[in-house]
Amino acid sequence: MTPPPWVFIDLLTQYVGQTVELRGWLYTRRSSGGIHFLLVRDGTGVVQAVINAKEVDAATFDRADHLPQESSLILTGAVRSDKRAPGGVEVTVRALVVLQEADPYPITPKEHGVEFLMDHRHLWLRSPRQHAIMRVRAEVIRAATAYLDAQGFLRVDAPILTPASVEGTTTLFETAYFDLGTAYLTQSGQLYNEAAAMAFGRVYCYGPTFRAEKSKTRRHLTEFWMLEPEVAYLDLDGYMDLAEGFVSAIVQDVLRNRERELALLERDLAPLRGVKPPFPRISYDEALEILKRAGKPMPWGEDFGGDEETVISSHFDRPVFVHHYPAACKAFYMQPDATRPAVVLAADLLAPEGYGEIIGGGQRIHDLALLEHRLAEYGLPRDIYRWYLDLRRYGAVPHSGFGIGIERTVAWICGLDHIREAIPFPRLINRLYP
Ligand code: NSS
Repeated sequence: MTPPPWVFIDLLTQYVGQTVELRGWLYTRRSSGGIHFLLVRDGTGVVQAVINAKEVDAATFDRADHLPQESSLILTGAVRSDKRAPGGVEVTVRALVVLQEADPYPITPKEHGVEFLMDHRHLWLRSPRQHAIMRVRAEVIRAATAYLDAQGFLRVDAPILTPASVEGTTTLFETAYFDLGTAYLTQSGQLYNEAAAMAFGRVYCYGPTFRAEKSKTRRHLTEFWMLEPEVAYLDLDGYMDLAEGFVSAIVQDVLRNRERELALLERDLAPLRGVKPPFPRISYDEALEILKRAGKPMPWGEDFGGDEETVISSHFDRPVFVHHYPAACKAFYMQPDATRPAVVLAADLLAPEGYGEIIGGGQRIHDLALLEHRLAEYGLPRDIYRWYLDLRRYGAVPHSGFGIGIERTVAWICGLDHIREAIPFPRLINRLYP
């Protein structure tokens, strides 16, 4: 087998006693008694590279003494095992090539304000805390799709440019679309997911979704990623069964596979360990009772805000479903309850520890006349939903689905104060750069 041209730091322990090439960036540097210690990172980890005046030529030794943080470099050296070193190994440098000597790096160990860091998000992503969050994010997505794939779901992605709204017309981003008028950036893949579910039974889509939310909160992005399963012949209870198994699997996978990252983030693991089925299920009416008892009464018919969600979820030690919402606080497609049409078969999942709603979903209307009626009631143009109505014409069946917001889930699992750190490049009402 030909040896790899260079070795990644997280695999260095396999190369103890050998001379390898590393390619990365300078993280920090210090010198003491004729030796330079460079902490080098390559995206997989950090390793200490030791440069001894006696073992390299004078020019290399001198260069290493002046290297700014984040300079890109290729170094060759011998891997030694060292119990005190972070990854259990150290590298004794024999040769050093500097690809680019970096300008003075703007992100220093001193405290920076969050706006400064957000303006430098393209560089901030190189820091250990951001690494940990991005690795948890990737694991959340991997675990989520793996869970559904293993259950026989088919991934069928939905378009992003669409002619119609899904979740209300007030948060649509518009764009001119050739001779066809206005296109909207999708708020949710759900409607197309329903078509896919009628084609394949159990499907999910995953992609970016957009909401021109005027909200400036810790939980709102204007662009966020949503994973949406949709299942034919599934009712409200079936959806909650599916979602609780799904969320538990994601949390347990992150605990298993991202232990180091959660430790770096100083996340309290005890509440996450308890995230296992069954999740408590309460009705909207019961949630109102909880609010009343907590001294935060709310009139029937209104949707919860972040504060109400925090009060409700604080009564439970794991995520809680709130179901049977008033029809007026939900979208046009929600199936009404047969015995009480003022409420719909919708359920949201509220995360514990004040993280609020991470999942929204429910059972969809499958009756053609009722759906036509609802479109009219919500003032939506029937013509653009022709294809969606067709699904109620050709083999309509009860069906349900949900959408999980990836960033809110990551913020919860990582214990972040704000959703903006849960996505590589956040889009907020007041931020489009970088
Ligand atoms: O509006 S949702 O509650 N539901 C839907 O979009 C359904 N059409 C999904 C479906 O049934 N297929 O949004 C779902 C989730 C919600 O629980 C949040 O976790 C997330 O999407 N979400 C957001 N995350 C970040 N920022 C914003 N603005 C946001 N809006 C929703």
